[in-house]
Amino acid sequence: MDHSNNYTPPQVWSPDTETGGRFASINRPVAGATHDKALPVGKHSLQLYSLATPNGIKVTVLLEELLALGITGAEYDAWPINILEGDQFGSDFVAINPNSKIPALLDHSTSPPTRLFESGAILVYLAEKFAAFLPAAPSARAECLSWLFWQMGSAPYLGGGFGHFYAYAPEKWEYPINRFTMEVKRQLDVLDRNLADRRFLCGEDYTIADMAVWPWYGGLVLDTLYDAQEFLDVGSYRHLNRWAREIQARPAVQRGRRVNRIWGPEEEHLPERHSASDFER
Ligand SMILES: N[C@@H](CCC(=O)N[C@@H](CS)C(=O)NCC(=O)O)C(=O)O
Repeated sequence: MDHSNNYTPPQVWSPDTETGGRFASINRPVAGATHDKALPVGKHSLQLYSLATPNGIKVTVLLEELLALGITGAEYDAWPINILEGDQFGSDFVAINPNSKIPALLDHSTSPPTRLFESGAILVYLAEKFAAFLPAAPSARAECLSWLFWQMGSAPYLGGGFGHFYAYAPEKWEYPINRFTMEVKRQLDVLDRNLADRRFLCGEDYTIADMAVWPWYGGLVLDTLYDAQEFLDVGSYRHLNRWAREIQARPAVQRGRRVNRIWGPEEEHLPERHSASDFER
């Protein structure tokens, strides 16, 4: 391993404006809005401001699953927030999410409207509001929340750690790639062992924990997330692959993953979603 390092941290840090790397242009060391920007509001109570990234898909999959159960109160308008163009720093968006990240939700069925940010909080809120996909019995609920919060704590090592250094950083550095690959492989093994004798993460029932974990770890083993299938030897996580494929086959998942998609094959784009018929286009 090459241990050469030409960097000595200065006394006081200041932003590096030269190194670059994908997403460098959207990183800032301060919070808050950069510009005034009103957000559109559609006709449904639920107004989602998001993008079809793994964190965004969690919410649209849940909404589509709720609608598939016939819960019409889960109808929603979904509007795209283009994070590469800085929409997350617009004034109306920051008023919903002071952390400037998608997904963000406004529920206009309350007065004043209820604002929500953090995908895990949004999943719990919607599952409780519509009494679905989050078990009510205390032990089963505890198991579901444990796996849901496992995802919230683990995925930043996958996305911000492994994905960033393996796929997006301007150069391949061995130290961070080794560190985060070790952790991501351990996480994949955690999931694989749990799924060895369970159909879904919490048992026989499909819950919001599966919906939170699938876009990240399902994406890693089935799809092209970070183009790392071979590098991580994802085929060796047999139970995880079986679980990921079962979830991928659900029609609501197929719909949810298209909502607010503004990249990839043209036929999969669906920048806005206002009704079920939008998927027919
Ligand atoms: N913990 C947050 C993470 C959300 C997040 O990182 N969103 C990304 C897209 S996947 C984002 O909006 N990034 C924009 C930025 O960092 O400026 C959640 O689960 O909601």
